[in-house]
Amino acid sequence: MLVTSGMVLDNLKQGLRATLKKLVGASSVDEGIIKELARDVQRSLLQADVNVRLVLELTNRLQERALKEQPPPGLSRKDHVVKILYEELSRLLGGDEVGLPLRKDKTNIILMVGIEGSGKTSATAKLAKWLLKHGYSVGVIGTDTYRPAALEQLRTLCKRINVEVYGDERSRDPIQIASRGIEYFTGGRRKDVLIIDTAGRHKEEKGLLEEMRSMHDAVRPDLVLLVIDGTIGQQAYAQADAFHKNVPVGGIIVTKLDGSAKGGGALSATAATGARIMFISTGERVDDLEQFSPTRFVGRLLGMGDIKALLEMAKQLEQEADEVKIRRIMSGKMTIEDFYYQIEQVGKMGSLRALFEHIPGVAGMVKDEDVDVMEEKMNRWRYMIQSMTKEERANPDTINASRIRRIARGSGTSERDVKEMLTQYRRSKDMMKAMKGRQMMGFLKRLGFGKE
Ligand SMILES: Nc1nc2c(ncn2[C@@H]2O[C@H](COP(=O)(O)OP(=O)(O)OP(=O)(O)O)[C@@H](O)[C@H]2O)c(=O)[nH]1
Ligand SMILES: [Mg+2]
Repeated sequence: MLVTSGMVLDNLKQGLRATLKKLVGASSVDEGIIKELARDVQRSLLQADVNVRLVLELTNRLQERALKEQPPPGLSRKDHVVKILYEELSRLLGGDEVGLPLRKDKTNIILMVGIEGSGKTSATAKLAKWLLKHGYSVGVIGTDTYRPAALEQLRTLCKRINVEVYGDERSRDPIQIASRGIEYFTGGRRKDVLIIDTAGRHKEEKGLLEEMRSMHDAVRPDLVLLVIDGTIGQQAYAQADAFHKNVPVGGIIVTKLDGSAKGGGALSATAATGARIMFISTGERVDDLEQFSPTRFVGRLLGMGDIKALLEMAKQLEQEADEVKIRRIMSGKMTIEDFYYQIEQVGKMGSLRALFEHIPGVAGMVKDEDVDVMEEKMNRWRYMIQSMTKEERANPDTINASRIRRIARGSGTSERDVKEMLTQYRRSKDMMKAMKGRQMMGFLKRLGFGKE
């Protein structure tokens, strides 16, 4: 079952895909197109109830990155912009996926918390089913002493999936039930995971939060899962925040995302609290629970197949670009642009000083003044290379005295400086030729060439 094939965020999906289509259809990517893209994305997200501030943050970043960042050689501007959009939307929903932190060598205790009607009891059964499917044995403990027939509801749901429930109709003490339940599931009844369903029916949220805190202190669960009703939209932020302040929420389950126009609001608001959304529930059936991964989710919103292929291509091109350069540098056919690239790479890693500090043995030997002189020199080299023509950069041997004069003037340096750089370039080129290929490759990689 795919979330986005249902009703969840259908509008958002359609909006974003129409936007992408427009981008792909554009003859070229210029500032106007990017601004239009940002506006379209803005509209789609606002319609999906995403918080205005979050939307503005996202579209500002999108615009800035799309205008500033250079695509890796070989990747079109358009694809690069799509990639940025994908990354920013994933970030909005919490970034990379985190797995359930379950250990195989012990009984893991999961405490389900959430306000009345958020979907705790249903989610307990759904999660039990999900865990069974993933090879865990599961036991469930019902501690809701407030809602009449709460235990009956839990038993009915769990019977369908053959999961044993511990409960005690006569007890009025949820914490005692929980402790006894944990005791019950030992020895021959030992399980990999115990899920504790709790009550939500309290007069005040304060009372509920206090009970959850005592429950947490008594039970010491390995994971607290907060269940939030996705139809409440942006209010999810305040709710998640309130619970998080009282019990250490390790993950969130957002429910009722089927057919909710506010799904985008709930998901982004929840992610904004910093807590991780681990599951989403998209229906009343016991199978309607899926692990949540922001990147996968966004991939589906934008059209999974396309995005995946694009991301792989982008990654490969980035690597290839570096590999090609390294190979050229090693073969001794280094252009001055490759030389420039070397300087740039070193610059990207921070100052030279920082670089030297990371090389064992060298750190103490390099004097601060030396480093300053070298940094200055590198800056000058950069200006000189920028003053060269394309042809001069590709074939530095064609640079004669008059050209040297011109480059010096253009870069505000002296002829001696230019000559020195050319000498350095030649020396560097010879050194590359002389060194053993494999060894050099490793060295360059360590220096930051070619991202691994
Ligand atoms: N459509 C839909 N309905 C859901 C979903 N999850 C839960 N529900 C329904 O929401 C209602 C409340 O769910 P429960 O699991 O009983 O909620 P609860 O948090 O245990 O409620 P209390 O025990 O009163 O605190 C039930 O009718 C569920 O069937 C969902 O993902 N989609
Ligand atoms: Mg319940």
